Amino acid sequence: MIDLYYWTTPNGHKITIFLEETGLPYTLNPVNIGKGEQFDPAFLAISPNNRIPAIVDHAPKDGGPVLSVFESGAILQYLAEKTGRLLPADLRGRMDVLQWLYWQVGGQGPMLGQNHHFVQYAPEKIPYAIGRYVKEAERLYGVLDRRLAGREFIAGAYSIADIAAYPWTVSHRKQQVNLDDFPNVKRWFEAVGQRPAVRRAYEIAQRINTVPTVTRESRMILFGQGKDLPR
Ligand SMILES: N[C@@H](CCC(=O)N[C@@H](CS)C(=O)NCC(=O)O)C(=O)O
Repeated sequence: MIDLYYWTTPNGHKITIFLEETGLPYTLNPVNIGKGEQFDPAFLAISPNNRIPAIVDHAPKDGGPVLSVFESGAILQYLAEKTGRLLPADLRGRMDVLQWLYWQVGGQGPMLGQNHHFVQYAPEKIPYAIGRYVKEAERLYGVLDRRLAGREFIAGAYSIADIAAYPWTVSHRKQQVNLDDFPNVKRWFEAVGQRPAVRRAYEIAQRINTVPTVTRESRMILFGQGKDLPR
């Protein structure tokens, strides 16, 4: 059984999408990051970066003790290796998926996260920062669009690369990105969104939380973090 520590945000959705797609049994443990639950010492013990998602696997494949993993890319890779699903076994197919998974966790996710911050959440509208991150979002959508030209999915068959990139594409309008400018991304986005497992993952999110995570009260918790843990 997998314990999933989760909140209803793009990085959280990645793991519910994977678990729903593969049918691996799991229990969902909500960590309300708008209320500061990511600073709970028990959560920090498995996720020292105070971010969701994280998992605890009570039956790792090597038969060893309970194993915890944080960072969504590492979790997707771990679960793909555990189940033998959504990551090819051959060297080239595997590297094709992993390079796009790393593109997502190192580039697409963080840059779109900054886009969300400056476009939607920053108390001041800073034109330079907004321009910078809208342009960077467009660049990333352009990269993905060229990759998806003549391809159904990002790397061979549907894989953890698609699962990682999809949730961050859901907010394209808020990112000030027009999907009509990226027809291959649009086609892929609509196809992935119709998968029953993806729909289930977003239905699960609706059952857990229907209010925005970033509110006036949660801003200090989410955007006021410095070198020390909050007291
Ligand atoms: N690189 C991390 C990023 C995870 C991340 O940023 N999670 C956000 C929600 S999407 C979070 O937990 N934020 C809590 C906070 O900022 O304290 C991953 O891919 O797992």
